[in-house]
Amino acid sequence: MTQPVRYDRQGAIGIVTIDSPPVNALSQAVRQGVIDCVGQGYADPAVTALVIVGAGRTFIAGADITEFIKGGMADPDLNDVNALIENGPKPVIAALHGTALGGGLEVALSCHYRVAVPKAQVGLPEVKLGILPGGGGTQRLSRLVGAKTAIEMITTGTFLPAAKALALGIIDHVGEGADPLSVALDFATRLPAGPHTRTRDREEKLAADRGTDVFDTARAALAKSARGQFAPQRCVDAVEAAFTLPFDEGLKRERELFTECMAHDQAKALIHVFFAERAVTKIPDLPADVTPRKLEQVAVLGSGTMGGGIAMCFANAGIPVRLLDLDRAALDRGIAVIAKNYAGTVAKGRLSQADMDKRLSLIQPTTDYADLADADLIVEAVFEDMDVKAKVFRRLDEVAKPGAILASNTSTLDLDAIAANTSRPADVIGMHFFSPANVMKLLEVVRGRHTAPDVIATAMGVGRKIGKVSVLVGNCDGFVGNRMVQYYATEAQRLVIEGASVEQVDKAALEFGLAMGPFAMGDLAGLDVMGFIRARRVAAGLIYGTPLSDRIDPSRKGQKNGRGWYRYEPGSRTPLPDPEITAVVDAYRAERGITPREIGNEEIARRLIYTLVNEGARILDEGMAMRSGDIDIVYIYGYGFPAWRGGPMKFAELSGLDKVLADISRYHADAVAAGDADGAYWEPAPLLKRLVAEGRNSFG
Ligand code: 3H9
Repeated sequence: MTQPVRYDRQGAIGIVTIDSPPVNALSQAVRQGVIDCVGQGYADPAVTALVIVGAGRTFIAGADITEFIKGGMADPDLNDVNALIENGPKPVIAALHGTALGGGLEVALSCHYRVAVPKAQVGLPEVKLGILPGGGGTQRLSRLVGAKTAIEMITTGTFLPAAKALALGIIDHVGEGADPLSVALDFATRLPAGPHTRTRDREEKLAADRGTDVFDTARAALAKSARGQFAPQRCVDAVEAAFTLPFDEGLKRERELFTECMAHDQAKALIHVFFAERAVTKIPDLPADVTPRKLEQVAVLGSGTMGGGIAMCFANAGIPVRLLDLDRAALDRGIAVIAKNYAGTVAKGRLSQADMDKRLSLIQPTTDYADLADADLIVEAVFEDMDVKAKVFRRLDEVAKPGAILASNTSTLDLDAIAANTSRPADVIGMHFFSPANVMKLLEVVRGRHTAPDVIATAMGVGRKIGKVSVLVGNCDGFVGNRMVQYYATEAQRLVIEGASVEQVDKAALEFGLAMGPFAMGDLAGLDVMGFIRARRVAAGLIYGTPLSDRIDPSRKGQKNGRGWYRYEPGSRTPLPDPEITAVVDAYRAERGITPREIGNEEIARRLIYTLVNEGARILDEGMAMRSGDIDIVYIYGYGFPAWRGGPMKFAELSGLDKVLADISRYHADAVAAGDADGAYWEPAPLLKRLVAEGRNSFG
């Protein structure tokens, strides 16, 4: 086996190369290898300076995250690696390319100099894993950039391009080209005469921020922007330690805080999300040699909110897209909305006018099906009605070229039934975007019974190309996300009937960390659209009941007409309590003889989330999702579920599957005892029962 770290020499420069694909993470073997090779360089009398460089696509991308889940890091400790570098007898230069992240940047900060190629990026993204830099990053970065920038970088985990890092003083030199070793070797010829300053000894930035309110200000801001999250506040504590404690004490404090974060459920949740997000790309039953189809021209059918947003996704990725609507006026309106959306982004300074023009020019409006004949992929985004979709797919079958992929953006309907309207069901797939399609990161890719492997591979690849997180799901009513959400929405109503208010339910969901409560979400999605879907499901015997939705005035469409579960002032999106809704609730309670009771926010959140867990377990059992982590990713990227809770399935594991099952069983018994058929979905999922019976606490 080749060594993950090797030492060699060019002239008087010793070169320590980390070669541990894919990202040179600091595994135990790499840490030991760096110690050994740096030691070799120090001992080599012909060497005057050392360079540490990464082989392959990147410098070190951080600690080896797989070690965190295997139960901790064996010796040597990263702080020992860093101390050896920083306190050694010869100057050490970090040669950066790719991404120098987390522990990787911490190694670089311990070097006496940092040089980079222009495309390199640096960052301390530990907070995204629910932890903080534990290899001296909070102490050394603070000494280079001061408190404000250190806090900003460490609490957001943002990656900085080399030029910005140079301007901030994190790196010392940006060379030309793509080869970090050449940049470092050239820099080494111009090394100033020693002594070479150790980062730990840099005091100037510390003095400026000592005794200021920068830390309290940051804590107050994070209490809002990172509400409920554990690590960001600890990051501030660790940075503050750099200003209040001597270096070695600061390191110790940082490690204590790191250990506290590591033991927290939020770290377990976020580390799960890191791997789950990468696992969704892996489809075990696809042949390894499957070649995706060519994709140069796309078409989107339907120029409403969804179709327009989808067209923008392709244009944003530089892919030409024809936007078809048979109704000229609707098409013009759709294009105007797209232009308005882009103009808004330009106004916010996030897009240049030239880029806006370029993107708009990539969207070619048409009212003629014949114009779709050259499309490699056609995404249908018409009204969520089987008859309408059937008609569209029959027409697409006539005009699409052989080999074109026919995708439906259906959010609930049977994909096989849609495909049956064509002579080429192998080319039909679901591509379910989430609204607003140009913003939400999730793409549910739905495989039908006949969908060809290369069509699946192409759809998953397209998702990546347009910046989505694509999750492959099976064909069932509502697929993964919307199948689960229907019970969540019903439970929200049952909670209101029992005694909570609409506002309280939404508040409890927000407190849990969801981006939006269930009622506000309904108003955003459109109660009319949801009512249409519900009617079909009720007719098909697919859902249990939606006690309040069936009683509120059907003219209430949600935000779009200012009347939904809330009322909205004209032009405002602020939800206001609506007495009409309260009256509907009161009438329902009176009719059923229900005396409202106080319900705590914690119970509300638990019941909402456990509906997701129970249905998620059924979905997993049926094979409609490949992994429980896939369900978590659907909820995090499609439904605003807080990543730091890990997604609904991970949340259940962290809560203890036995406890979750006990609660679900109790809710079920309560519903049965009350004769409340609407709560029939509380029947515990067989998978959950099996796992608990086997004493297991994991879906995976
Ligand atoms: C830390 O450093 C703590 C220290 O402060 C303190 C210690 C005491 N470890 O994302 P990709 C794998 S915490 C292990 O698809 P990209 C990844 O799972 C760490 N594995 O590629 C995937 O495997 P597979 C702080 C890792 O080009 C493969 O590499 N650092 C690690 O889109 C390719 O990854 C971070 O948080 C790792 N550190 O993006 C950085 N990183 O092929 C985390 C990646 O089997 N990493 N893998 O699915 C990233 O942000 C991105 O992976 C990176 C590349 C930008 C590097």
